[in-house]
Amino acid sequence: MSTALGNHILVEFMNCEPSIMNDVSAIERDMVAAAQKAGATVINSTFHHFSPYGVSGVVVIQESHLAIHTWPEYGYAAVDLFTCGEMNAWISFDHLKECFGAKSYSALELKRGSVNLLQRNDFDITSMRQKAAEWRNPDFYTRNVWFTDKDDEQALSLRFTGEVLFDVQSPFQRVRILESYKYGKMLALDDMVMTTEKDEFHYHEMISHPALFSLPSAKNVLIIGGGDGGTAREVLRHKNIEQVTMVEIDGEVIEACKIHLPKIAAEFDNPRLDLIVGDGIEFLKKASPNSYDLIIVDGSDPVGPAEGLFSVEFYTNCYKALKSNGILVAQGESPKFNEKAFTELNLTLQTIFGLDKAPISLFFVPTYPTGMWSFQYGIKGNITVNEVKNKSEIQDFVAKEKLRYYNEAIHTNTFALPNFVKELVRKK
Ligand code: SPD
Repeated sequence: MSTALGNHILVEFMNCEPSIMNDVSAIERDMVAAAQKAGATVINSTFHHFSPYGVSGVVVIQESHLAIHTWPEYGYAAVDLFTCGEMNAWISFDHLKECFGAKSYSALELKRGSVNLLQRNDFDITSMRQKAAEWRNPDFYTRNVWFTDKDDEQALSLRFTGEVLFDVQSPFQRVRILESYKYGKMLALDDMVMTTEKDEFHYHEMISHPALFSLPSAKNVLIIGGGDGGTAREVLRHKNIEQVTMVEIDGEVIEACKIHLPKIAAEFDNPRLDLIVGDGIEFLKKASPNSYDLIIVDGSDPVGPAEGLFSVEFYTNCYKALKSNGILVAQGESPKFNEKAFTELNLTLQTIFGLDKAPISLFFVPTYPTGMWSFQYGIKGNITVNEVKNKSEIQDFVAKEKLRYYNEAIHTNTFALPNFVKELVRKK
């Protein structure tokens, strides 16, 4: 008979791969596999990622638990392997050592609950047995894994299944397709949510239709970025558009979305679309003047490859490439999440296009931090965007195309700004 109720191995994994130590989905997968490899029955796992670094999580097993806390900046993981019964937790140890790439480690094994020191008290558990028999085991373990899009002060978290459907480190960024419970499959670039199956229409309808209904005879559209394909899909709904040129820097984003988000990446084979995998910033440096009715900048946030999409030089080149009556629409960040980028972009557009030629459209995206997001406009020539001139045409289009966000009332109201936003972008 064993002399202890449990066995506890306290592990220090050191000099681990820092990126793995910060990857909540990989750690959850590895911890669950470590338990299963050692023959444990997994009941539940709950894992969280912390800002800016670190993962904590527990795998509850019928034989006790496996727990972890990581410090990616030190390449360090503190792991507890607590087991009872015949399970050999050293198998879990070996698995995790390999998965984490730990170059050094130490482990201390303790016996827990020494039976010599404990007194056994048997009690009647008949009623508990009845209750247990009534409870139906769903026969699967639950997972509690969260993806967090954040800065140092705010975050938006989505619970996802833990399944990683696509995970490629491209030359520009980490491209992932994950599956969230509430919003379906989701494209994440580095640690930022780009789009999800269930709310992508908010963004893609609003980046396209207010501008296109303000330019009824537009023919040529340039999209910079937009690798998921949602913006191109919306633009191509307009039959007056003869040619859409789309320049996306990262071919992996296109591939990931073609495979996993086909309803968003729906129009890549449209003959009116010229899809170029290349650098949009360089493309615009060489673009012929007066070429496009509409330029849409569907980029990600101003870190990594999209940083240049927030520069004065880039928007000066956009201005030149627009026709004399043309519109620029740019992903404009959030006045609540990225106030600095939001304000600076508007100042840039006011400087290049003119003080009264840089309207802002606000709209709602539940999966972006704070939910409040913007598109920022640059108007070249005499075009008004915040008025509806063709109400019945819009109504027919919305009905025919089954749009779910944009309508003629939203068209006007999206340009109405709360006072605090007006104050942020007050003309100097
Ligand atoms: N923080 C998200 C900023 C929006 C980035 N673009 C989304 C791409 C959708 N086509």
